[in-house]
Amino acid sequence: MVSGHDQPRRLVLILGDQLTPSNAALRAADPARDVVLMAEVADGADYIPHHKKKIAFVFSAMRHFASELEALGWTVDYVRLDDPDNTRSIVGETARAAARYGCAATVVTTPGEWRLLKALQDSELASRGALEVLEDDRFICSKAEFEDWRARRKSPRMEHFYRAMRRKTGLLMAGDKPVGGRWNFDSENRKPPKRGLQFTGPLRFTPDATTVEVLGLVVERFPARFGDLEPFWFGVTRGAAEAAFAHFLASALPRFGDYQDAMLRDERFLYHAVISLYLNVGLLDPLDLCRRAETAYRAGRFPLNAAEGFIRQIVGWREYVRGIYWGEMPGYVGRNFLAHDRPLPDFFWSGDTEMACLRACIDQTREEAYAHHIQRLMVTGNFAMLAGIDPKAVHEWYLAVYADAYEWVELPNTLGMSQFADGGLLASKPYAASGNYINKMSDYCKSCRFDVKQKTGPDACPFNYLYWDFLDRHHDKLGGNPRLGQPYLTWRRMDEVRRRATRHDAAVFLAALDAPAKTKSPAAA
Ligand code: FAD
Ligand code: DLZ
Ligand code: SF4
Repeated sequence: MVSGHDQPRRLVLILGDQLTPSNAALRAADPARDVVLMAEVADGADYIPHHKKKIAFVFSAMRHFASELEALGWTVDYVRLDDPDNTRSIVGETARAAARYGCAATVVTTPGEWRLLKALQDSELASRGALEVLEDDRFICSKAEFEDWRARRKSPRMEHFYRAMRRKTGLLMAGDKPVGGRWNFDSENRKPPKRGLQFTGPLRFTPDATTVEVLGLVVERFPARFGDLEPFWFGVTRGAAEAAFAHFLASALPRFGDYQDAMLRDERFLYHAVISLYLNVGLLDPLDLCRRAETAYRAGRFPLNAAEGFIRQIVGWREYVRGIYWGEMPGYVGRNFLAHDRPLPDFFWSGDTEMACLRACIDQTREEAYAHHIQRLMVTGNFAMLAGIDPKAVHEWYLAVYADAYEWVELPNTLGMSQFADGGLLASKPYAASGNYINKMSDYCKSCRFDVKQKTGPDACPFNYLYWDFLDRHHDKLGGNPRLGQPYLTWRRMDEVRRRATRHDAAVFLAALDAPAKTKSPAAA
């Protein structure tokens, strides 16, 4: 029998979002023989103007993971961004390292991004059969399983997929039935914020020497990028990510269910986990988190709606959007059902707008590289859709500004769920709302120069007239949507004077958006 040592040495490429010791490429390799390659590349950091905190997080977590692998006995070749021989691309660094170590073959776990998978598949290594791409099995549902599930449905919906995943994993199941007799407690997860809600916030970490070095690199190499680099408080190791999750279980999950849609200006993280950045790079395992949440629920530590709400986000939404992404790419990124073509307003980068809700969410995004789901969906996303912004520009903004943004999860959420650019594949109706929703779910309107109660006129909340104008503009495409029957009926019954004023105010507002920009976007910097 040939021992592992007698086989030719292989290169194991580990990407910045594959920081899991048990990932498929590492399982397929031999630490006594093979070499791990990790590379900080300018192309990865430049093709989208990532937030400074996101770049620092990814590079520092990569450097810590390299040390973790070395401690496990792996030989790691780590190419830093400032290495003078760095070729700027993953493909270039892979070819260079394969030649350096005389590796006959390279093995990699499928990247989370179609663009990079394609670049690897088109590479010279692949053309001579020297590249093996393995399935990323850190997910609960494989691509093939998702496609099989989808092929059996006329119109796939997350809720049905979620039930299949509950059955598959046994999470919150009592035999073949959902615990508590219902699959979904979403209707109990929409409480408006009440006065005095407080949350200590996510666990914060002090940068160690490695992180401090990376922060210096980011200051030097990416000075003009969007986003505040400091205070930098993200964890960058598996241990820190674990501690952050344990903190969430103890301090926030009990109220997560009730208030997960609430937005408060001074409580940016209100009962949210702030773990997506750790999950998406592989520092946490999705199924493990769900099992721990279930165990804590069964121990009576929090109510069912909290546990179910959390588990649904992970085994439901997170897995579902991934299935949609891989099933729909590469065409998905170009979908534009509503034919929106307005450029992204510059205030998305500067926060310089009189609309208090947008200002709060954008300022928070700049400072934290974080906003929670409803801020992303119902404030910035809702506004972009109502204002007719080009969905590709909206997608590129979200991919840049959030520390947890990787295309497989960001694109379906942005283009599909928030912009309805896929025509209803992901969401059965557009997530469009007037100021009334934002006022009910937040405290932003109290400090706004606009009046949320006024429907038209110079002081009226722009969401109010933009909402009706959006429905009116898209009547041909949305008028037949059964879930929009009621709003269209209300619009038709509105008196003609108000309808005319609504269209007029929307036209004036949108024309002002199109006026020449004052601020240069970091994308152009
Ligand atoms: P919590 O609200 O505490 O939820 C717990 C976990 O559930 C999250 O960490 C996340 O892993 C998962 N989750 C919740 N909702 C979703 C969802 N819709 N899709 C996938 N996973 C979900 N999430 C990302 O991870 N990366 C993105 O780039 C991203 N872009 C988004 C863009 C838009 C326009 C919208 C509307 C949502 C986006 N989301 C994205 C989903 C969601 O907003 C974030 O997962 C969540 O805000 C992360 O914060 P948290 O860890 O505090 O999550
Ligand atoms: C986000 C990111 C950045 C900014 N830089 C790198 C990098 O230099 N090297 C790397 O391997 N990964 C990086 N990442 C994470 C990538 O987005 C991710 O590895 C690929 O796009 C595959 O999903
Ligand atoms: Fe936003 Fe309108 Fe409320 Fe102002 S009044 S914060 S623009 S919803």
